[in-house]
Amino acid sequence: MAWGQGLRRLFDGLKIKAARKNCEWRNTNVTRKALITGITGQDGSYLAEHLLSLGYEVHGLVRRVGMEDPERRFGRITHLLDRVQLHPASIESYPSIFHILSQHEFDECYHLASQSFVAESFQDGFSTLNVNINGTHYMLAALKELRPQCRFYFAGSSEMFGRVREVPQRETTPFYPRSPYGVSKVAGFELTRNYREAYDMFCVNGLLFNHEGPRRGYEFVTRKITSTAAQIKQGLASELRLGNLEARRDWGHAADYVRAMHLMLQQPQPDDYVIATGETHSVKEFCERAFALLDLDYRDFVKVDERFYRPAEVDLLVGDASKARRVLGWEPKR
Ligand code: NDP
Ligand code: GDR
Repeated sequence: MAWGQGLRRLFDGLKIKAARKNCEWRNTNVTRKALITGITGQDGSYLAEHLLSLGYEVHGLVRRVGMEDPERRFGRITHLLDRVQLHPASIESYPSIFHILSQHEFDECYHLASQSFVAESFQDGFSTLNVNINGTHYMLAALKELRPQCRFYFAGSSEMFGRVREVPQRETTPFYPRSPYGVSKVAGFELTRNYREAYDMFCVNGLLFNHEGPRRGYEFVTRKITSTAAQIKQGLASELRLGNLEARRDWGHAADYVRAMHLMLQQPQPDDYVIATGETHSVKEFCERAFALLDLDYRDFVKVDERFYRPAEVDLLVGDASKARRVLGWEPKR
């Protein structure tokens, strides 16, 4: 995203052989059915909007607990509730996934659900590995049994590059994850590739770099900075406590990145793609710009707090999305 413009938007926010055999429908007017796991998350909500705008019948896998408290737990998709079909399940339960997939003939499946907070994965690595690895394996195994022609997208991450082996990072860059989260995503990536190769299913990995927006969770650094800076401006907070200010990230906008997910599933062959802007900035620079937009100096408010440092950090991420630009015709617009 254009740097200043993207920040402004964040502030605004305050207020598969079988699949290849089965691709004739792509040229027809048949309504396509998509299943999104993680539809209540940042990306799931933007992806649902995008697929609806393309005429898809959109289904979402949601946790049963969310059905009991939709106002709070479905906050990002409240405006879509009358246009999507939600199915209670957990990606931790193979039978619940199997049940949903046995009831509907999905053409595309976007597997976004995961424990996505890197810092939390250091607190409870067991749970992160369990949800993220088994959840992905359950989805793939159930699709293989019930609907092997369904096209499958796996939400891979730049965190897989971790202690980066080359700059910028591209599809061929070796992985060196630095957190249980990163390890879980490498496992998910390899499972997805293995199902593609072993069973000839249309399975793709998106290697997405950080993407943000007004629907970002408050614990992630961009939203933490923008929301606290706004509170400071309004006199509702007096300081912002952060960890490593030197870490550098390649930040894009989530709405742009979900378009890439869809494009990956429309290709004649399944493949893996890096999605990134190619620009990198430090957390410190992000603070500078965010506070400056509010006519504030971040140095007056930001306090470095050891509690927010990670046991192992990913220091520098910057992606090379030239393959996605060339093959998918994708580029960031915001
Ligand atoms: P969010 O954290 O916003 O959303 C995570 C989603 O996963 C939520 O819908 C959550 O449901 C769901 N979920 C978590 N655990 C379970 C479970 N046990 N059963 C069912 N659903 C579950 O993540 P994002 O939207 O930002 O990211 C989407 C995916 O992309 C994630 O896999 C993430 O790791 C990956 N990714 C994200 C990037 C980013 O910069 N945003 C970059 C690269 C990869 P609930 O609402 O009930 O908690
Ligand atoms: P990240 O995002 O770990 O890159 O994972 P996050 O916003 O949490 O951290 C980015 C960088 O900021 C540093 N940082 C802090 N981070 C948080 N959350 N809180 C702080 O107080 C703080 N201070 C400094 C971090 O150390 C880090 O270097 C996100 C998630 O969406 C993943 O699911 C996704 O796979 C990757 O992006 C690509």
